[in-house]
Amino acid sequence: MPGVGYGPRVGLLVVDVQNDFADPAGSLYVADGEQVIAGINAQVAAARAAGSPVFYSQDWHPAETPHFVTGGGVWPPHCVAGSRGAAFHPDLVVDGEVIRKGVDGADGYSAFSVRDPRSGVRRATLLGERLGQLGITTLVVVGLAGDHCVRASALDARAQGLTVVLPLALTRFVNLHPGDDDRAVDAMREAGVLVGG
Ligand code: VGL
Ligand code: ZN
Repeated sequence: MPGVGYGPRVGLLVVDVQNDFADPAGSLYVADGEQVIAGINAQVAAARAAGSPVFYSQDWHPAETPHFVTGGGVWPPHCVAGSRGAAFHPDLVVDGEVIRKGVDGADGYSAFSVRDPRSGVRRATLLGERLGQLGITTLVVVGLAGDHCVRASALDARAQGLTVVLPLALTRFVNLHPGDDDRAVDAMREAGVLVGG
């Protein structure tokens, strides 16, 4: 993985390293998801040492939502607010601000915006504003899953004009449809995300 140069204008976003994704017993386990945690902890330490802010997103769904198969969506129920599956994986070092997506029933993949599942109306989370206040120009994005929440967050960060770095060693993919991993990497590269080894 290329060394990421942290500093006060560089932020780190750790996406959805929660039990339901990163624990083999989780309801939407992302294959080998737990393998990214040690590397992510090292990035958190490096970011902290350089004065870079660290943000953590959490998928945080109501028990019933169109996001789940039980509500007409594609996903098994996961990351239900307050459940063990929604908690951060116990090995993850959590040392920064937490952004919960879906607290009021909205859902969405990006840490920057959530969407009302019924009306389709999208609105911003606090993340974009916080990054702006802090003068962040570069965002390093890591975590789960590369073809959904990491992808959506990286694309939104690019749309906000940020330089975005994605170390591939620090993400894993769901691959609900074979090839989703390659398509996600292509879409991110196309948007100017610096996808590294
Ligand atoms: C995610 C599928 C459903 C993710 C969240 O964190 O990438 N994927 N909900
Ligand atoms: Zn979800």
